[in-house]
Formats: sequence, structure tokens, C-alpha cells
Amino acid sequence: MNEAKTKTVYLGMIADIMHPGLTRIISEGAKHGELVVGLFTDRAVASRKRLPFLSYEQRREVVESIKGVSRVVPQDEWSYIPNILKFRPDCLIHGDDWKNGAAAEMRQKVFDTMAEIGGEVIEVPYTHGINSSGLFNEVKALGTTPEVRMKMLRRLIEAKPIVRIMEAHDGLCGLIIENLEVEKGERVEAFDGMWSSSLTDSTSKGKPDIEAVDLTTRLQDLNNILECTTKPIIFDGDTGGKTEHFAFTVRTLERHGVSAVIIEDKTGLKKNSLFGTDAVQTQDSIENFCNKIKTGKEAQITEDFMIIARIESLIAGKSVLDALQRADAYVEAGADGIMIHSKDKSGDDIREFCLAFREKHRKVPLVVVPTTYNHIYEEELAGWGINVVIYANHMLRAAYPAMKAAATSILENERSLEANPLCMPIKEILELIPGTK
Ligand code: SPV
Ligand code: MG
Repeated sequence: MNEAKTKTVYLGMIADIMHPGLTRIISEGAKHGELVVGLFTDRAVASRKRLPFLSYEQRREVVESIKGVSRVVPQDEWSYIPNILKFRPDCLIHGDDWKNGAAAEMRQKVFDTMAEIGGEVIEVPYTHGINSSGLFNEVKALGTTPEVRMKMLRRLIEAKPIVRIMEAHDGLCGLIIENLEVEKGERVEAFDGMWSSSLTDSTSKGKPDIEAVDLTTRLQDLNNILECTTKPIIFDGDTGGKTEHFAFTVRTLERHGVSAVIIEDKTGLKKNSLFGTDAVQTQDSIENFCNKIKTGKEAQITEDFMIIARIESLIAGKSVLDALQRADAYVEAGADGIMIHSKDKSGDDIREFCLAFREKHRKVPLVVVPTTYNHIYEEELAGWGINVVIYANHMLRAAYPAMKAAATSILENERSLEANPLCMPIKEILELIPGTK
């Protein structure tokens, strides 16, 4: 038997978009022995950057069928070290593009660990002109499908310690949320998806947040967001309306590729929760609301769409115990997740609820909207068992004072020169939207 063939060669890859650079490194690796591909899981990828378009299973199917690949194993961390220690390969193969920048530290650790286990690192020249990041941008420009977008929320909840959602009420908000990235050392922070808020959808139309803007009108704006983004959407379904109507809402949202609807257990004329007990907040009976959840679940066609039940007990001045009892009933009725809301500034009631809820329901996704208790960091919320954090109104609240300041300056000065520093340069607005030229 050929001695080289008994060696094992480890190659880590995400393999979301296959290209010749990847197939070349696979065939090079296979020349040195049995090639084991360490396929990055969604969790490993999400710890550093946005989720792949394809799920782990889809990517595994592709990689397993490539000539030269002997075996595919999951790489569940961004770091190669745990898998090197687990599989103890004779060689590890990598492109030489990790010599500089953020990856250089990982490269050093890999060299050290391979030396410790008596293995070697093979570096192959990077294939210029084609790479995953460039292709990723091209795929993103093509858009997504409703099905892929819808699935994304469940995958994110599985893969991330906490999923970060930002309010969007028009296409421009959508573009910011889609593209904004903040580099923090080796990590890139970004929003994972969008919240279609009843408060900001209503306010941006000059209407109160009392379910006065109907679904058709809200979907018109949502369509603009869908057209220029690929990230998942959580829709604020208010009370869900009449149970019979909610069944249609669910199907309409599914058809649009929305990932989840959140409905709140209120009845009568809905008032915004942040009024708390200053407004009359009538909670629905547990029985009625459970019936609404069941009807929605029966109406949905896909397996991926989520109906999340929002509990308003704390908003209505009731106890954490009341909220917990309702949570049990809603989960029992088939809710795919629970949103617990409060306008208390301390966050203590939310913490108490979440810790108690997690004792009983270990996996059911928990969603919060920390508008008032916003001193608490995401990491701490994740520690309470929270899966999704929604920044529910910040794009609109940020835009309004900025617009008002520019308008005031023009009135005060009777010309727009002084407003210049408050406005984005004309050149920038012309270049903002691809295809304007
Ligand atoms: C919204 O954004 O419309 C919400 C969250 O429902 S809250 O305004 O806090 O009620
Ligand atoms: Mg709302």
C-alpha cells in the first residue's frame, strides 16, 4: 500500500459557495493522504460572521460528493485547535492567505499545535481572482428566496447565543441593517434580521399604534424591505386580530418569506405597551389566546414559520407568576416561542420571568424588547436564557430628531447652507443605492 495514502489530511472549510479555489485545495489535500474536511457548523460560522446561505446538511451533501474527500466531520468552533486535538491529523492544509491580518494568530496556533502532535502544515498558494467573499457579495446582490429567508431565523436561533434584530420601517432602514458591520478584533458585529414594528409602521404614516394601519398597507412597505435585503424578518402582528382573520395573516406572511409573527395577548382597542397602565390594557383570556395560536399553527403551510406568543401581563400590571402561567399555556397550545414584555426600567421582572421559564422550558425560544431596560448588555440577556433581542423602534426614533433639526435650521436661516453638516453629501446619496447612476 502507498505510504502517503495512509496519512490523514485535515482541511477546514465553510463551503457555502463552491468555486475552483476550493476544489483545487481539495485535490491538493487528497494528494497527501485521506482528506478529512472539517466543515464549519452554523454555530462556528455565526461566532465570527453571518450565516452561510446553505444549511450544514446541504453543505455536507455537496462536499461529500466532491472527488478527493474521504470524510466530512463537523468543526463546531471557529478555532481549528479542538478538531486538531480530536482527530490528530498527519497534515493540515490551508491556503496561504492567512499569513496577515486577523487570521495570523490562528495560523500560529495551528502551526504550534500541529508541531506538538508531530504533524505538519501544508500551505498552498491562494487562488487569486475568485474567493468566497466576492461571490458572497454577488449572491447577495441577486437576493434571496422567501423559503431561504424564512428558514434563516430558526437557524440563527440554533447557531447563536443571542440573535440581534433591528426595527425597519422602509427600504432604506433595510439597507442599513443588511449592510452595516462593525469590526471588533477578529469578530464582525452585524444585525441578524429585521423587526417590522406596528409602532414605527404606524408612526411613519402619521397614525397612532392602534391597529389602524391594515395588513395590506403594512405589506406594501414590507415589500420594499424584502426587495433590497436578504435577512430574516419578524413581523409585529399586534393582537393578530380576529382568530378567523389571523389564519389568513399567517399564510400571507409565509408567502412573503417572513420568518415569524409575534402576537400579543391583548384584546379590544390595542394601545402601545409602553403606555403601560397609563392606558387601558385588556388582556385576552388564556383560552381565547390559545385558540388563536392553535388556529394560526393549523393554517401555516411550511414547517419553518414561527408563531411567537407575546405576554402582556407585566405591561398590564400583573405578576410574573401570571406571565409564567400564561407562558405554559401558550407553549402547550403550540407557540413556537415566547416574547415577554415589560416597561419596567430595571429589567428585574424580565430576569425573574426568564430564569423561571428556562427551568421548565429548556429549548423554547425567548424573545425580549429591552426598550426601557436598555442598560443591560446582550451577553447578560443571553445568560438569562433569552434567544432573540429586538431593538424595536430605534431607526425611526433616530431619524425623527435628525430630520427635525435640518428642517429647523432651514427655517431659522431662510436657506439650506447651515443644514449642510446635518445632511449626507449629495455625492453620497447618489452612490448609496446601487444602480442610481
Ligand atoms: C412595536 O414595536 O410596535 C412593539 C414593541 O410592539 S412596543 O412598542 O414596545 O410595544
Ligand atoms: Mg407593536
